[in-house]
Amino acid sequence: MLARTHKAEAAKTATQLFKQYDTDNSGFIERKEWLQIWKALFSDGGTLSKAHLKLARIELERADTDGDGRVSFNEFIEWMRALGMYA
Ligand SMILES: [Ca+2]
Repeated sequence: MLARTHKAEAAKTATQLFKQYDTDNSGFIERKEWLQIWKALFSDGGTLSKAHLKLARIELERADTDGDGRVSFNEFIEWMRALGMYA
């Protein structure tokens, strides 16, 4: 039961995160929005370092499994799962 609750909570968090980052509500996290995530995580509101920019690009490629250049909700979930952030 506990595990199930935890999973539901994780799904809720992932949904909230996705909505938060999909700022234009397109249902996809576009490259521009994706970079905003990395800025929020690593730059303290400024610009990203080259290393973090590279990391953001690598992770986008990893998350974007169908290669259309943007991250769908399912791709986002799979990406979080691969990182161990989503059970
Ligand atoms: Ca995609």
